Amino acid sequence: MNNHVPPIALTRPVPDALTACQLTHLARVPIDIARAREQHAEYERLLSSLGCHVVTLPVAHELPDSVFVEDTALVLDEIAVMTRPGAPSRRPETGAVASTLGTYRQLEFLREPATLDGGDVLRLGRTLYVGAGTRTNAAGVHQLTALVSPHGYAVRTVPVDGCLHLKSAITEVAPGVVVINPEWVDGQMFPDHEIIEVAPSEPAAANVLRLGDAVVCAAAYPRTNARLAAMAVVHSVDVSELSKAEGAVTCCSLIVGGE
Ligand code: CIR
Repeated sequence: MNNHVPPIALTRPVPDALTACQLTHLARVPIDIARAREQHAEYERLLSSLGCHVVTLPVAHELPDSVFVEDTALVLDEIAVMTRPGAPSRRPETGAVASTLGTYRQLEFLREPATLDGGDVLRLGRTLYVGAGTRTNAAGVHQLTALVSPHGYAVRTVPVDGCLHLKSAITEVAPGVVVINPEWVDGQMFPDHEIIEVAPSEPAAANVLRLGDAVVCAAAYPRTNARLAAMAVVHSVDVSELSKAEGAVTCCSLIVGGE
């Protein structure tokens, strides 16, 4: 991590309506909102302790999934692309994110008929891998490609099966190293990378947030997290209530800069 320019972590508070969140692969179970807020605060404290300047967006109590800010934008060094989330209920989330993100980056916008969730975009170096799942369509990939190509990024579409987003199935642990669930994404799509597989008993453990030499991991996956410790300094945080809303660690922040 660049010590002179601390990364900014944009976060958004847990809304009152979280219990009405979108669910795709999970059954609805009760969510303890107070506990979700405590876990979210702990997540923010961890990001601060790892050198991030946490900037909290205005709460949107009426938008159930608004805590999951990652899906509303893709932040690159050069620009930020405001997405058009695949779930219609999530599209009103983007306005407040754009208002704040626009102070840090030139904004570009995906437009109808494009749909794309930020959780479907994995940046590895100058390549953006985009998950073709239920939330991101071909127009989303096409428009994203047109916006980022002038800045030197290649875009590759990756089939995703069995999980919500590409980053449910694969994330970066360290430069050249990824953690994947091979049931959900084909590791052969990433031939230049060393692959760490999730522990078979922890299928959702491939979502980690890399911040320099550290990775933020969900505490629920100790077996996988132990495998990552050889490659990064592992910090685990309890996000069990947010997980009931199909959220994970990357989705609760948008990281601006820092490398
Ligand atoms: C949704 O289905 O959109 C939310 N309940 C969860 C979004 C999680 N986002 C992410 O992992 N990037």
